[in-house]
Amino acid sequence: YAQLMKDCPTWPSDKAAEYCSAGLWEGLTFSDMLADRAARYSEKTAVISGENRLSYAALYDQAGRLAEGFLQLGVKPTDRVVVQMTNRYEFFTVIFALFRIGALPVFALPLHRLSEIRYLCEFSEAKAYVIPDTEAGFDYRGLAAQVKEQVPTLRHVLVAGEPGAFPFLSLEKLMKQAGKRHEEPYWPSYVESGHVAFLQLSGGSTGLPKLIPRTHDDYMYSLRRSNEICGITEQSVYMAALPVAHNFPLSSPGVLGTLYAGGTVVLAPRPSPDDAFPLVAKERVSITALVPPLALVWLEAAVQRRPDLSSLQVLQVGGAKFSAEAASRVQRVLGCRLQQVYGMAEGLVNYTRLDDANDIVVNTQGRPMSDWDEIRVVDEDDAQVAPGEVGELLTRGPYTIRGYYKAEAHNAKAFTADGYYRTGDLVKVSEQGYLVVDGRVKDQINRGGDKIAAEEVENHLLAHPAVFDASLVAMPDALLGERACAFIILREGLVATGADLKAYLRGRGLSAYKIPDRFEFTDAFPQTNVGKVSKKALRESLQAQMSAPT
Ligand code: J2J
Repeated sequence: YAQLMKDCPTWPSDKAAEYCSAGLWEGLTFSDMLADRAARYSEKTAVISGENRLSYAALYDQAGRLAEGFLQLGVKPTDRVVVQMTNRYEFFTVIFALFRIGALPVFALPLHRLSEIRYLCEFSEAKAYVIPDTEAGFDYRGLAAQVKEQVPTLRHVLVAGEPGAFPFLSLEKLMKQAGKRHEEPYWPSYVESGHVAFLQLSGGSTGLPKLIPRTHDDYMYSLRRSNEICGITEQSVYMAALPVAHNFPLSSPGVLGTLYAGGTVVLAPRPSPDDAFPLVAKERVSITALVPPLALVWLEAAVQRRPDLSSLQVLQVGGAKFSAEAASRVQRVLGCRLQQVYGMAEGLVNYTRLDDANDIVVNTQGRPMSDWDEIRVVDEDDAQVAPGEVGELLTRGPYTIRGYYKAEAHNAKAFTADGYYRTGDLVKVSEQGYLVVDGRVKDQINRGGDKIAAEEVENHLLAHPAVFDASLVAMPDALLGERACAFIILREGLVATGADLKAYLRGRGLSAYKIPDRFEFTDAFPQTNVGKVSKKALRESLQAQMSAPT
């Protein structure tokens, strides 16, 4: 663990002591938490996923067996395991198994492809990679075969469902083979609550994705506090419509908050009204979370179909800015309370409160969940702006990281000397302390909640022989809020079309949401007065072009 600690900056000891003595960090690991809930709730349903209904006792038992299976495979405490799971119950048996032995899940998203997964496996030096067999017509085993071939440190690929022909292991088989050791009263206690529990993926704004080390203590506190604010109890039925591994449905309060409270988690295979509405009615879902484009789709569909959403008490919307216009329709159309959520995998989460006045719920992105969250809003020189003015949000607190995994140089820029995380978001704070998100300074595109680091895509484009220079910017979009447009300067005498470049990026294994929606070819990029590419001018030229009569 000492080596891992070196790679993961954590809180200074005086702060850690303060958070402990104030009872924020309660000294509970995820494994302890599940053991306790299994004892308390035993036969109560913890997770519903398709035909599978897993009780707390069954979840605990399966996670224990799988933990033993992982140990037998040679997965040890602090080893990293990339977990790319769609919304199926194995997500939980796998992560709680890893928590139990102190191995670290590295969360990937279902849409990630070779480029992202290979990087995650390499950078985290993952010993194993966990996948579903197929989902939505995509065979993850084919992807895993490529990853396995290209990443020599990767020893095992474990599959939920059919392991297929390649020598991959079946999770189910691994679990069934496990002996009785996990039932013994003595189980080596590898894990402490102050340890890093997993590595979460950052939205990113640099060339290579960053990994976020979250501890049992800090994450558990964010779950507990989120539960209080969102009214999650053992009666709650939370439906994960978004991919469970994303920080929002995972923790705000999400599936883990719900298990913490002894409630029931329902996993929707897809978030579309076709899949989700019947599930809400059937399982009497009380709360769920969406990104803004999906909320728009739900609002449309609900007007037309009048589904039974009578059990739904709260709809959370976050991940990208939700328009006030759409926000004002939620209560009337869906018959439930809206909660805006402005959060980040690095930590800080803001919520509108369930008893807030309508004006606040519609027009703000909430306020920090904890009195212990410290926030500052600053100008380009890190000087605090006047109250109510727009500036960059900086934050630190009991569940906001102090640095990324193995990223010393980047950490020096992404955090202030006194430990504040630079969110890259432009906000203003109202008199009552509510935040309104007003843009960003980080070089990122927020495509309906899916984050794209411009530099990452630019680097892929620059690898193309015909591309001399590339610059990726956001363009406004009615449904997604933003889409990505790539400005390209071609090398003299060489040609490539937008379609060529799209195919090229796909060929490099970049996930679909990162592939630019539009390409613009030009001879030169506008520059700022310090000689950098002016993305602002590029965005403006795009706007002028889009609004020009054709
Ligand atoms: C505007 N921008 C928002 C919002 C996030 C809960 C909810 C969301 C995330 C998340 C999360 C926004 N309005 N309501 O982790 O626990 C943009 C900001 C922010 C970035 C973080 C959670 N909610 N954003 O979206 O790590 O730019 O986390 O800094 O994916 O999303 O992205 P991510």
